[in-house]
Amino acid sequence: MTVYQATASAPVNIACIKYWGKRDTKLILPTNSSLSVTLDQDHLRSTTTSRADPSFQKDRLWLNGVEEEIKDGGRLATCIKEMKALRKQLEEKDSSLPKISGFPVHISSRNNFPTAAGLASSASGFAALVASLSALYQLSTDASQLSLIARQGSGSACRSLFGGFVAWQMGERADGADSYAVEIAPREHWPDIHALICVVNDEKKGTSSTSGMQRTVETSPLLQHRIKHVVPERMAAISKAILARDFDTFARITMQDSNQFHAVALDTDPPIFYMNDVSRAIIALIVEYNRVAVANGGKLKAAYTYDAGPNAVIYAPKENIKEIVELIVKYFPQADKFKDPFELFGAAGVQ
Ligand code: 2P0
Repeated sequence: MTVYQATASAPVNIACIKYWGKRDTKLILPTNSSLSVTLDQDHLRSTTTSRADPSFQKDRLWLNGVEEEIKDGGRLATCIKEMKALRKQLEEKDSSLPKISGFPVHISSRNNFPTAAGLASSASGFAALVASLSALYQLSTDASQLSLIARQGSGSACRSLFGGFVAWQMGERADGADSYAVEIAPREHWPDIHALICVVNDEKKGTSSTSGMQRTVETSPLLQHRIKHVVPERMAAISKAILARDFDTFARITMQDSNQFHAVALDTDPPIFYMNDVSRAIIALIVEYNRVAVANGGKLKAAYTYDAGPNAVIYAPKENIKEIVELIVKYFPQADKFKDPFELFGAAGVQ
């Protein structure tokens, strides 16, 4: 008997220009474009196995060994349905293909890092889900096409289907057909950039991104300014900086955009706080590190960025990583001194 099964994995991505807000919550269409770096560390990935079998009663999914309900019309159901539809199209075109699109699927996904702690687990998770179904169904669809489906699982997931430097173009259409991810540059273009992830707290976050961002859309006047007057120029400028391997500009924009994302969170009613005192202390350290570098006639040496949680991601050229790790260990020497344990997660090359 033929076994129809495939495994794929996808890494986490960390945004430099942040996605925050939807103009369509069902199709997951964003209020602004975003841009991220896909990390290529083995310890920041989701790995997913999908199996189609006529003897299965229904579609089922396990996340880290625990079964999750696949709600009718929900995000998981939508992604699975769309992938089955692509397979069905193939089967209709090529009658020699086994008709597996009608079989129920069982899907098992594992993250090798804390789930929902502001480390973009939904991004790698939905990207790996779509990638594994694509392999199962032997679809030849390109990554941008698949990103249209991953996007409907979780917005940021569309960016994890590419390595390297990736933009999610917000698009304009009401059906979302032009809201997908594109590669700005592959990782080989700028392998010198490394990411250092400082896990300040790996507990599940207080306000989910999904509900938090819609509260921001409904209540924040600053968000309206951001999406109209700030993000479009930043997307163009940071893309140019990436293509030119201009770390100074890349770092400046990355830090500005992290700051503005947390400002719109604060501008939300009621306000949302994702960073904590340790996060802010790390910002102060990086600001001072850069100030000294610039005062000595140099350029910026590191960029911090924070997502919907307190954990810091520091982008820096490889030559600075050792120095940054030493600085952080010097100023945050003992995990138990802090209410939130501080853990150095590791230095990551980017993919
Ligand atoms: C980002 N974040 O661009 C931003 C920065 C968090 C802060 O994408 O509702 O989990 O599933 O589309 O993708 C978090 O949003 O939200 C996010 P949904 P998602 O990475």
